[in-house]
Amino acid sequence: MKKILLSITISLLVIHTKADDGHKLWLRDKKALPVNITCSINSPTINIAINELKQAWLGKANASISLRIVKNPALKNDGFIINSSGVEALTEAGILYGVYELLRRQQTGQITTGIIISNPSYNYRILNHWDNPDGSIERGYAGQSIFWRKENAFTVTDNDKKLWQEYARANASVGINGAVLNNVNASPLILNEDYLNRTKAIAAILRPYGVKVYLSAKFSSPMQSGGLKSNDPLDPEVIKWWNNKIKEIYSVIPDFGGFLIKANSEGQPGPQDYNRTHADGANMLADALQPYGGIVMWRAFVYSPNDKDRAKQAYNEFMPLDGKFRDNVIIQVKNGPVDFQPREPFSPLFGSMKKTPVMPEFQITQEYLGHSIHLVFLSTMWEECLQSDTYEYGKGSTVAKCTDGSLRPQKNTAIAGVANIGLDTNWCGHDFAQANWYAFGRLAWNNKLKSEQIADEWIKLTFYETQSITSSNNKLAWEQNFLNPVKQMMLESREAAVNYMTPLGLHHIMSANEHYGPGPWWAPARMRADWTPPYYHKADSTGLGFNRTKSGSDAVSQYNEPLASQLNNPNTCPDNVLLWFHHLPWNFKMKSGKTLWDELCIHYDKGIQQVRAFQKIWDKAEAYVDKERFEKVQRKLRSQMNNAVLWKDGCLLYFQQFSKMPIPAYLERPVNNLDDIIKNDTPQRRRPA
Ligand code: BDP
Repeated sequence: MKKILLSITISLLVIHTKADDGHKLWLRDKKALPVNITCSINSPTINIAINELKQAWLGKANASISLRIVKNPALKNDGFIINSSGVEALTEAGILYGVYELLRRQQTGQITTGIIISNPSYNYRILNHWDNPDGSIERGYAGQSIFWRKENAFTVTDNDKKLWQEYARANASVGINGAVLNNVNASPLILNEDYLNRTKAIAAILRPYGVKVYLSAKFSSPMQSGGLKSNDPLDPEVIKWWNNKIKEIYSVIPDFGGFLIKANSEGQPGPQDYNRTHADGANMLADALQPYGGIVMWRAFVYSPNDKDRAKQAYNEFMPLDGKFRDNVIIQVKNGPVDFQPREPFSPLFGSMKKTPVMPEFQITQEYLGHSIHLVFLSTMWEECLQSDTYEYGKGSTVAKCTDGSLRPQKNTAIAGVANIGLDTNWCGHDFAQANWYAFGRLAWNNKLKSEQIADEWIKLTFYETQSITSSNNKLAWEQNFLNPVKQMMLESREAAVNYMTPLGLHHIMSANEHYGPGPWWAPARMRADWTPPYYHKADSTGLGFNRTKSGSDAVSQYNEPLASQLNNPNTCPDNVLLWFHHLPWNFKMKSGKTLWDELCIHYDKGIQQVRAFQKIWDKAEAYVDKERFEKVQRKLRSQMNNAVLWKDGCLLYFQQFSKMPIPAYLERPVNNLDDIIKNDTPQRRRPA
């Protein structure tokens, strides 16, 4: 009997889960109840807020809600208060954010009563699009750019406007208030009149949603676009050129946000080409932007081929400049000292610069984490970074607190995420990659949020069919059979990827350029050493790992005490970054009592088991998902599984050549030969059809 009942319930659910292409993200159509809204302001932003309430109200039918601009010392920036009478804020954007929060709470079953006060952790919450003027996207895995294209490059169609509006709405719903529209490897074209006009059109659509536009500028624009003889930031002609250019930009886009700059990094031009410092370059632009209220986000992602340890260089170059930047400059620092790896320790610049605002840069697009093929929920990785203790002002000086102004007064606080958005119908390639866009916004608004809550919200908003599951019984079944296991899968997914790709602190052992599959062996003779995996893993007959201790590159000393000493000692260094900081013998005795080699094998194997478990979770969830999304995710999980095995086999068989130790008998045997993996090391092989 029970069985029959269950199957009836499930078939009912199946009938109601209609095809879904994922385009609506976490903002799905609702069967709204009527609501009375009062507001004395009539503006585009407030009208959006009112419409959102009308379209999605799930509170008491015919409730009265007022939207009010107030003065309240409890509020900061675009923060808001939700109370029994409605939403209050200092700004219109604040009201919009409050409305989205209220609706989110209704839709996800969170408390809506009492007084809810929420202020953003960072003033600037920005997506960085690595989109090129020709429409391609560097490290983009979800189609071409939504902003730029090659054909009819400057025609703004109704379709464009619709898409930009949907994009802006999604951003506003999670509190994102800025977008850098082009690649950090910037083309000088972007500052030309045609592109500025297109930027103006984009800005017009984004504005009512509180999203400002920014551009990445190329430091050599004065020469490349202006025909000048130099780009020297202290040259009066160069300064004049930038002043005029910035004046022109503001005449077209009066609320333009400012510039993001990648300079003297990976071949990009910069002030050092003229023996000037990063501060000279940043300040020149900051001075030109200052009268208009614009900011400069200057990236600290710098390293040279000659440095013995790439991980140290950003700190070495930027620390001497602490305090030398204008107050509208923010130094943008990747979460780890090398480059968006599946796991890195936090960048030591977070706990060190005391007189310069520093902003975290996360990578939402999964360059090193399986592109749009692997299901990896990145929130746990960002949470780990934000909650890492830098000890800058003693215990509890987390990266979050060192960057959000809570430990020292900061005029500007900011956070950036490299977007994973493209023209794909579901925006992000993988339906679950939408959760990473969502999570970035939520953490940028509140850097204390837990990934578990973020995942819970996202699953409910993205998959819960409010219109079909009405009885409490069905809701319970949905929670037990879908919400909880899928949430567990998401929360474990990043650690699984670390396990089958780069466990125990290994890093940058991906195959060349593409950064997708395994490639610890990849080292062509003429290639820059720091662009090849052996530079990072240093496997040899004596052991594995990069010695960054005091006896090695001494990168540990860039961290504050007591962390530096903890990391310096292999017995106190956390296992998950052990090989980041130490080169250890293959038979090194780990905290578990096992050898390093055995632990390495166990971790790779565990990653495989985890992905297998994800497949089972997803297959069991079939009844609760529309066919379209179910099958797409199922296919991707199969490819992920297949590729995870290649990772495990490739890395273990490669490292085994040095360890000369057996893979413990209780673990699965490799199913691929190393020479086959190396021979077939092409992107095509790994990509699913
Ligand atoms: C690296 C990417 C490269 C980016 C660079 C950056 O491989 O495409 O241009 O980061 O952040 O991870 O500037």
